Amino acid sequence: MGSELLRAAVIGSGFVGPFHVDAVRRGGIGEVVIVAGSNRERTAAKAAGLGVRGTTNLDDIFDDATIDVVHVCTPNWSHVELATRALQAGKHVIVEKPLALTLEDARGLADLARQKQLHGLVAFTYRGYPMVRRARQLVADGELGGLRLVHGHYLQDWLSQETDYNWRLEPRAGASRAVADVGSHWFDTAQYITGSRITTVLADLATFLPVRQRPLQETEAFVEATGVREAVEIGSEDAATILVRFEDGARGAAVLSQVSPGRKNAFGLEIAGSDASLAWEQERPESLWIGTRDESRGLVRQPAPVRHGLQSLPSGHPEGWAEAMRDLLRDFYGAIVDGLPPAEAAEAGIYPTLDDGARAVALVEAVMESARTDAWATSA
Ligand code: SOE
Repeated sequence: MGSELLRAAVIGSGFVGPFHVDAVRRGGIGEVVIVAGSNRERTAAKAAGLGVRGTTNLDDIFDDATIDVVHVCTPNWSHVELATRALQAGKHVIVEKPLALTLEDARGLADLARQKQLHGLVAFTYRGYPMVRRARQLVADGELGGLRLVHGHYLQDWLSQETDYNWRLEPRAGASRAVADVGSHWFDTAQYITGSRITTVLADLATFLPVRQRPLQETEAFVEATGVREAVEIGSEDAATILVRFEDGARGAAVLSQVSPGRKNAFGLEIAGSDASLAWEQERPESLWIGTRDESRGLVRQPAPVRHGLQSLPSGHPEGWAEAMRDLLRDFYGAIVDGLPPAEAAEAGIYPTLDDGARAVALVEAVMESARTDAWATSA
């Protein structure tokens, strides 16, 4: 690989696909050459808007030997088939979370990438935030002391009304919704910052809207649907309250909801150690709160080190979600350009791997088991 850009394809042109295109471009070491979708007109319009080729024929991607990386940004039920085709075609793969609908399938993808010696990333976007990385470093440097409590929330309101609908509510999207969708971010980020795995969970799930008015036309996340609707029964959870235990002895709790009016993407984490606490809120991502018995202070983002020629904005110039995605993907593309073997990238924690994605799926399965049995469940 010389100095030329890595060539990428993005499959899926809904909410997140275009942000992957943006992130690759702004990361400066890749170029997206094609976007694929299921609907010819919608895909053509999205691709034209992004200034790339559009297609509804996936062979245009998997059979193109000049494509190095495939981004799978489609609904959950197609992740395994598309990621498998990409890896079989010798392409590195980026998959939106949740990685798969079952732990067996998730682990199968991780094993296939290992066998092919290809890089695989699961889009746990929030690891890309500089202050999440700073929090991880503070914990690793012992600034908090021994960890005791890890608690927080991930609260949204985009599904809080009976007329709100999205493919995530379809039975084929999986038995779990709020936990698989935003809980997977909370689990991964809590484990990333603490450096400790969640081992057991006690979960209570709630479906506050057991019947919804499904529009006959397809809709994207956060997009208000219009037109004729039909009443459908919903089995997946709107919200969850979960107790968690970590391998290092820390305890915690998470409140996950997609039906909390006024909360848009309110992902927050607080960690209490023996010496200090820290707290981070995704909707105020540029700062981190640190507290001890004697004082409390706020830390503000410092520009990340220049990597592959690109620099971050200076402090005081707010970076947000799109930059977190840019930095997450830049680390992945950088590992490929630098010729870092996938096993070494995984060992160094350069990016969230398919094994990290499988770990999140295992936690979702443990949550579902706990909710079924009304008892603690251990993550496989
Ligand atoms: C919807 O809950 C959603 O788009 C998630 O699927 C994303 O992973 C999250 O980052 C924002 O909200």
